[in-house]
Amino acid sequence: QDIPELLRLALEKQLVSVVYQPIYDVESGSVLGYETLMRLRNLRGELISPAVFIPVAEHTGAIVELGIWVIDQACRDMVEYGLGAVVSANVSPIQLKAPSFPLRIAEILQRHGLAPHKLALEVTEGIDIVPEAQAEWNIQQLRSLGVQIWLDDFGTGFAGLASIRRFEFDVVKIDRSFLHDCQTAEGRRMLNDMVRLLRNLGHRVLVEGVETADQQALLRRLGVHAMQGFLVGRPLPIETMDRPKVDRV
Ligand code: G
Ligand code: G
Ligand code: MN
Ligand code: NA
Repeated sequence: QDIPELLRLALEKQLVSVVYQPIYDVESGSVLGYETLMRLRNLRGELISPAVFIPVAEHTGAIVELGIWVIDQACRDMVEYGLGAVVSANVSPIQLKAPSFPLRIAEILQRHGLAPHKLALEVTEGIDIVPEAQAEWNIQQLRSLGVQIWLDDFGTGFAGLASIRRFEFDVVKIDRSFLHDCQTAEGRRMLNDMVRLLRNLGHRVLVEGVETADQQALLRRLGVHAMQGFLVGRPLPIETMDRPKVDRV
């Protein structure tokens, strides 16, 4: 199927939607926030994998407007459903580089009356944000608005330790591959040392991909702050979500 064509029609034909995956405090088990994930359907109503359409949307530039739509929707839903939690959204490097990005975020927050610290933008280190002057400037602008900046997929990219020192991310999300490697003693040592390093640098640490009770217990032992994963909550449309009591992140 013609993904670029679908992406062109996506907003007009309402092919794009969002789901939310809860983020939990490891210690208390309360909800800290929700990650917003974009979904795209074709004209027959079938879901297309983000692994397929996100790279195309980045390539054609469609991600810029779709990404704004997602953040707008997420802010509206958080206010309308009174969830009071932090809502995070993934931001690709193409979006981050657009000069108008910080202003458009400010406009969205103002229009919905959402406090800036209730929005977190997840940037990935799988990209070279470091040499991009505009991206770096935009991150500083967003931060001075009060928006949280989180680092997604930590451990898998190139920027690594240099970028965590440079950007003072509010939360660092350790990629789920590191948790899944914890079946071996070596894998557990690796995760343990990553968590320690990040905590020693003063970061709040989130581990993704919690699928078993053993993994959850391991995260508690390691002193991880926050977790996300199919064991504790799958991505769901807002209409179908519970409204749990919310703590501050
Ligand atoms: O659930 P999941 O399959 O949705 O996500 C797959 C990938 O797509 C993840 O890497 C996620 O960060 C990315 N992704 C999901 N939603 C968005 C979005 O709104 N914007 C961007 N840029 N990436 C997204
Ligand atoms: O790269 P990013 O962290 O934005 O990716 C989010 C993706 O991770 C989404 O596709 C989401 O569906 C997926 N995901 C969330 N929790 C789990 C989990 O427990 N196990 C696996 N395998 N994937 C998960
Ligand atoms: Mn993410
Ligand atoms: Na991730």
